[in-house]
Amino acid sequence: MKCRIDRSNCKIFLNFGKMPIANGFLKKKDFKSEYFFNLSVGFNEKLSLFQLKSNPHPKKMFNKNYPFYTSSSKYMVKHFKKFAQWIKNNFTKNKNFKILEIGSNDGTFLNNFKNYFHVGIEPSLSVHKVALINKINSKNKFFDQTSLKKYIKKKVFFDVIVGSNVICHIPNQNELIRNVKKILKEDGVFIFEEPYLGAMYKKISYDQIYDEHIYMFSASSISKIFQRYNFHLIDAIPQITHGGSMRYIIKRKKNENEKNLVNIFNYENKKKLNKIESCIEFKSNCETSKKKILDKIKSIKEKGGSICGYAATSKSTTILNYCNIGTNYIDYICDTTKEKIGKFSPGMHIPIKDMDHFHNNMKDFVYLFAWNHKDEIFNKETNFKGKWISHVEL
Ligand code: DWN
Repeated sequence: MKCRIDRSNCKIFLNFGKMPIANGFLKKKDFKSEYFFNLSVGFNEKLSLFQLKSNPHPKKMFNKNYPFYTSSSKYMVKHFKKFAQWIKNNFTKNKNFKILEIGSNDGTFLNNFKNYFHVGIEPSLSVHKVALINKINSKNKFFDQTSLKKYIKKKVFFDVIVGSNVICHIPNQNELIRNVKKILKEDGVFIFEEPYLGAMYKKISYDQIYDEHIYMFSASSISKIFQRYNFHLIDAIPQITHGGSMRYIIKRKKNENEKNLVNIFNYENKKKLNKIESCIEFKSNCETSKKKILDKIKSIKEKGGSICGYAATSKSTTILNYCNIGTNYIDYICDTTKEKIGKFSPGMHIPIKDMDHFHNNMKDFVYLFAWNHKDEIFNKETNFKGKWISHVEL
């Protein structure tokens, strides 16, 4: 396999097998025509880059039916408010400040920039429509040459370009960086937050790997990728969101004080995040984790216990399909998203129910698929007296 970015050799070290679209919740009538692809992962040591071998076309995932709304977590809404405030404190000193968000979803983040010149680029019509209702200047487009034409032609340059949990969704990073370069002011910053490779390895949260997550970045990989275009990683700030993420800050000019970055690079070197060895260890950890959760579920069922799932996350698609967990083990998965309710989970076809169903049909055990929102969920589900389970430590 060749690296998607520099075409150097990439070693495939992990294969999850046949996978459906992670957010492809579907009706019974569509079971027969369900789309599958092979989910396998490779690593390019030169760029320290963890990446999928192949991925479905972005239009198969990000379209009029995309069912993930950023605002589905109250915690995340607060997080984006704080993130916006941090940007305002640090980067809005220029007169006529301009900000552009790549993959602005339902406008949760840009909602904090309504009084500024802002643009959201969002390819999924479902979430874009909500952004419009929220009076966000959202454009229903992919972030590409075509959607940027207007800004390039009119010489509109942005002070800040931002992306959250979206940069790793973009297959062609070379094109992405070239496009960012075209519309970023000379002293502008490109800031993005993504799930962090180090956190995924630590938690063995392999459910972060699915069709949308084409890359799993580290500070080392980001630094190397951007250097190819004379951009510099000037800081990296760990975040607790989504089970452990990293905020990357990219500029054209290097920073004088890079102490924080040096510490992160040292950590990544110590943990061998730049080496295939850490990948091989991760693969073995995934296999052990699969065995452990299956043993736990089987033992619950043998003792007559019942199980349902909580939150039909994208991540759950990897767990359910890789571990072959279906309605033989899990009766239903409850979720707050109206587009998912009444449908079935991708691949394993577990029914998705609303929260009333959960409250009226509580099971002995609940598999928490949104383990990353555990505090928010535990705080509101105090009436559940059974046990929470998951493949990650809760
Ligand atoms: O990068 C991505 C992240 C940020 O969001 C995307 N590729 C897609 C999505 O991933 P996810 O689906 O794994 O995200 P979450 O935020 O872990 O889970 C969202 C799902 O959980 C929604 O279907 C709503 C549901 N949910 C719920 O039913 N009750 C969430 C919360 C907080 C709740 O209380």
